[in-house]
Amino acid sequence: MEKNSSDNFVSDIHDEDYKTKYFEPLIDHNSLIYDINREKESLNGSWNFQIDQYDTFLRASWYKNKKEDQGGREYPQDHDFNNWEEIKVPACWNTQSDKYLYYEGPAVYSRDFKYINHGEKRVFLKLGAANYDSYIFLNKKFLGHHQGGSTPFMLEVTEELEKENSLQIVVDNTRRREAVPTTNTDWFNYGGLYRDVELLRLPDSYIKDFSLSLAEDSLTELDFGVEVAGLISAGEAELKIPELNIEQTITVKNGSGKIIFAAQPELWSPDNPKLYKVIVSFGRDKIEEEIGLRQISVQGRDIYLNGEKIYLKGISTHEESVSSGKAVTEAEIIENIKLAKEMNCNYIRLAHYPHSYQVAKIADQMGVMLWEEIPVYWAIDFANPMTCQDAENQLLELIKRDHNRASVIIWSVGNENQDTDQRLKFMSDLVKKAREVDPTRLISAACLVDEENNRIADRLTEYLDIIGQNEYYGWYEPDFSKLSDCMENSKPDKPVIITEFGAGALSGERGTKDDLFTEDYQLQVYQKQTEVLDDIEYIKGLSPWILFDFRCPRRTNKYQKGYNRKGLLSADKSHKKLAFYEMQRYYSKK
Ligand code: GCB
Repeated sequence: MEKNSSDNFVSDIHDEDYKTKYFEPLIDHNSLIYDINREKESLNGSWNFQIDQYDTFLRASWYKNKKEDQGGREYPQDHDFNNWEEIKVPACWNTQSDKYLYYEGPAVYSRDFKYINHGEKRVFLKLGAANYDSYIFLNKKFLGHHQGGSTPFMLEVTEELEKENSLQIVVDNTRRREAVPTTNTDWFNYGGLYRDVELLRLPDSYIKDFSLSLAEDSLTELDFGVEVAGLISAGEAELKIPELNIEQTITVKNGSGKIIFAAQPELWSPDNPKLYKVIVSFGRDKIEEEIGLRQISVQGRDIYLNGEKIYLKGISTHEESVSSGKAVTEAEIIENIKLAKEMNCNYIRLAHYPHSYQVAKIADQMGVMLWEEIPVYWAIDFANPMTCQDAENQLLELIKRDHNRASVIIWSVGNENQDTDQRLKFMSDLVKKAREVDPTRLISAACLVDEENNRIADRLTEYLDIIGQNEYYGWYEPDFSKLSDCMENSKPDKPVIITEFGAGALSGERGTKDDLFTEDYQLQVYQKQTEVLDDIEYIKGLSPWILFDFRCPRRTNKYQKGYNRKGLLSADKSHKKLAFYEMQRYYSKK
């Protein structure tokens, strides 16, 4: 018989399949409980931290923290959670110390916390996001694994909690071919617990989810749905919207209830970001939220907001700041939206993965429409069913998180993927899924130009409500005259938004209009682009690439130095490039 006893202290060195035991339970979108605006306890702050290049925590089951063998003899320990260096949560480890800037791989976070029951019956641990794989261990027990670097997840810890608790989370940002995104992207691969870690205490029956929106095809009816979980799955839920004098009782059976009723709400729009206080209760559980009501639709080649034609005056952004990496602060989110508004935008494309839930929350309040996207980016492993499952799960986690945000008008299922049969199946399935779970929004994706015929012709466009079209005439395609040809060669039967165009420019770099990487060259590209696109009847919006410069390891020339310089502002946002003012002018007259 092969000897591989787990009691043998060194057996792990022979086990190269050590990871399989951590694959399940896989935490997915089903774990999410509606938590926005709920009272939670923060486990943010100072955690002990250790990069773990050889993955020894998982290999050697460090979480068991075995101190003695059966005979009471002391084992030598290769770790010491409480004496590891301290690091901030939430944060990307890359920004915490120079020595972690380029680290990719597993790292272990550890902290202790006290727990005393205050009458709650269920307790859940929530992670706002951790890039990319996370493995959760509480009090020497493995609780689950989550994959996907930008969406929230939760797990129940009711049974595992003790008075004194020891929590370890392994976060691994190793780029993987089969992951979503895959190994190659045009942005920086930050790592860590970079959004809030929290505890949620709930009664034995609780509101798992609820949605409130205008009913389909109506501006004078509301559609409310509620899902409950726990001990009791039937009864009555209540919905109150005091300002509208609405008090509805909803019958809940088998965990869910739904009602459509007449109402005359003031509608949400960027010009009038009206939010209503909404109170949902079931048994002893209650959630108070601020929700906007609006309708977004497409007819022919037009986009309508609340029944009126709109043009999406937008800009793309990454989730990044020089000091915080992906762990952007509330102040930075507000700053970005203010900058977009200063440019006269009514719309922002959040590329290329789910940004913090706070962006949509703040956009609801400040009045700006949003495109939200999952990182089905470039050469995804489209043939792999596990990859497909991962992408679908990220989509569902995003939709569950933000489905009550009026600002979010578009779900994007990806960006610049080659038009192959496998990709068409993969992404059209995502489109169908998004539409099935959320009929109140438009579905899109940012597509590539059919270069051979110089036209908009991606087969995925057939499935979309709005065609997102990236094009780089004047940059990757230096022959600018091809832009109008492309527009003429295309006969889309639905609205098109130019999801990207742009050109690189180092802040302050000046030159002739032929000098690449100068602000002057970039300005010229913006002038020519807007001039041509202005005349195209089916173009119903723009989100040029991109609000500010961002870190990108693929960009190494003397202007770039590790940054993509297509921003309209410098990475630290202290300098507005000439093209910023060009877009500001263009949008003000549009
Ligand atoms: C694109 C990608 C975006 C890149 C950009 C660029 O088409 O969608 O992620 O950063 O081009 O700068 O090349």
